Amino acid sequence: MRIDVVTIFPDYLAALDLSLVGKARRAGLLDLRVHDLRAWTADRHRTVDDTPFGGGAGMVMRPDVWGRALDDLTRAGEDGGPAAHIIVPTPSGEVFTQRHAETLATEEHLVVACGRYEGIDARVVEHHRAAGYRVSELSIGDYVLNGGEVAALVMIEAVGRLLPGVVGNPESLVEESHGAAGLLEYPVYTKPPAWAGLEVPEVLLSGHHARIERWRRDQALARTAARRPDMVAALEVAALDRHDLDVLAGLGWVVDGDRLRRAEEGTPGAVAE
Ligand code: 6GU
Repeated sequence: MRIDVVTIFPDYLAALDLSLVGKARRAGLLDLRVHDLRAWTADRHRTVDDTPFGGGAGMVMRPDVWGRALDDLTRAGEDGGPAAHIIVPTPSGEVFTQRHAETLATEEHLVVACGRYEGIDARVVEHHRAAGYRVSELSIGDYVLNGGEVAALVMIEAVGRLLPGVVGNPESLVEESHGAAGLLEYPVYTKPPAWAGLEVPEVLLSGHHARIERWRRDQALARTAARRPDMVAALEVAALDRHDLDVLAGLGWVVDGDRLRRAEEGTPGAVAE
């Protein structure tokens, strides 16, 4: 996969030399290039922003500068291959999830456009969509960052680790949180078996594979119910076994058609049923 990142702070992306993503780059699995947006400016001051039409606080990034950058980079590496997918990190985008990471990991070429200030002139996205490019405006969550760089790091790491050969043991991708099971991951333990007066749960030392699997699944269900009720509500009843449903009933979740819902307060009858 090739990824081009455009930013006014290329140094922000230095972290992509480290860890798994850095290793993937050195192994030639990921061709990642970081570009300074100012390379596409045309004036002596290398201006990338200006005041917003309509007034208001802050500055807006100029469409002409971004247009030249994206024209150059979407053409680069195309060679008759599939068109680049443009990613614009923005707090007003769709929320980036593991599903986005999985889809983006199948692309051949991503171009990530990191905005600063109040964002990029809206005509840039409009123009590149009209020119036939896929453009995804993505947020990494409901909070405000100063620019798209940290969000780009998050997305590139999430995508990079899904590329074939990047994670040494692909099995570790299977059970992790936000995988296909729709549950958070169970708690994990290693040596020593007793630490700070706390014991590793007995079942994990038992060597009884089936009991361990069941305990882990129960823990995953309990954690998900406690921390992410939205994920429990999204589970399909058909994907759950009798024991799952019993555990969830004990946590106050009842079957309602093909989904689960929180039993109303004061209806122990529904839970018992
Ligand atoms: Cl992608 N950008 C900025 N500036 N803030 C954010 C974000 C992105 N995602 C969440 N907050």
